[in-house]
Amino acid sequence: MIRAGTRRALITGGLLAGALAALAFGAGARAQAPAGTRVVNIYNWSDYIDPKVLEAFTKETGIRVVYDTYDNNEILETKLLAGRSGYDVVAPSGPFLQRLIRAGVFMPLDKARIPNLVHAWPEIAARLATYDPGNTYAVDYMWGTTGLGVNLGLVRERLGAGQPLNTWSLVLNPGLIAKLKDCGVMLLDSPEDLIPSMLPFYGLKPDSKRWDDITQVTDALFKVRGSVRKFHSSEYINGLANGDLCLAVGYSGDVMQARKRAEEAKNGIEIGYFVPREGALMWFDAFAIPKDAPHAAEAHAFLDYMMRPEVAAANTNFVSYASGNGAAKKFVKPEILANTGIYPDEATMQRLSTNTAWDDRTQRFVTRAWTRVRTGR
Ligand code: N2P
Repeated sequence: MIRAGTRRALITGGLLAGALAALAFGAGARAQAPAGTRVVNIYNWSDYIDPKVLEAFTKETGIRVVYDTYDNNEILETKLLAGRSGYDVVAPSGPFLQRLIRAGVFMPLDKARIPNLVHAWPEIAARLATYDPGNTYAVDYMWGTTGLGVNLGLVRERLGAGQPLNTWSLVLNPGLIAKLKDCGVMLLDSPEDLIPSMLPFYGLKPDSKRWDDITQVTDALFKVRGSVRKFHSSEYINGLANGDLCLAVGYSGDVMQARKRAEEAKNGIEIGYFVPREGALMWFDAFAIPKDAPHAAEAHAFLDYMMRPEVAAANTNFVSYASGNGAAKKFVKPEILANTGIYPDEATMQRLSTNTAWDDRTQRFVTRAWTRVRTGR
């Protein structure tokens, strides 16, 4: 599948000139730091960190950060499986973490070098252990849900005030989504999110590996694909914020960021985030260190810094995702902590489920079905 490539988002500590020179000599060339400079190469999801945190880390430790981003797990997986990615820290979601651990891609964390691991949120660490038994290779960074980002004005205008908005039928009911086509619908380019999220709409188990079950969802998406403007996993943040889209299947914090951007722009656009009543997916993105990381010591120092409660809270306050750091909660802004779209309450929790990795054959089956959904062929 052809995906958008890596973006070089940020380089701390005045490395920019060196990085640009490296880029001039070929795409993917890694920034060269002056001899003796410590560096850490991070590859993380887009819109997922407070840049000030990276600057502060460099200021305190002298370790410069070269920070690249991706917006879906497949890009990350492809790079890691190819080997010698050059990355020191990456953040796959649970099922991908699980598969990459099995493929032998990561080194066990040297926990003695990450004393701030004590601040991990026990309940979240326990859930992450489904993918990484014993929390050997990874520590949760953020977690969240996959749901619906809605431009309340545009959607209510088209569907009427009586239409519930917390339902996958906005996407899966051909009659409803057709009414939203003109105001712009975007879906995540991510079968590993959409399939488990939407299986419960058909009364099926969210973690079902049955090909017939999976086909129910992909056939339904195939039928409505004509009403979808684009499958993309990050563009919807600005699209929702500036009114170019009225509906997006997206990640909780990204939709909150869209809402924040619209508020800051004072453009009168009101964005809502809904966890569908039929059920939705709860996911975990965890930091891990590739076995061939060129700067393993710096990677551990980075993880320890990120696990400081104040630092973890700064990131949550900036990106509007729930932190995997339990002690961070006392530094998280009260309005974020109270937002059930970010930190779900008990009632919402009941509707959330987690998923595990597909085996290789099923993964190939899904990839073929998804290509059909995306391209129509
Ligand atoms: C950040 C999206 C991260 C959530 N933009 C995906 N698990």
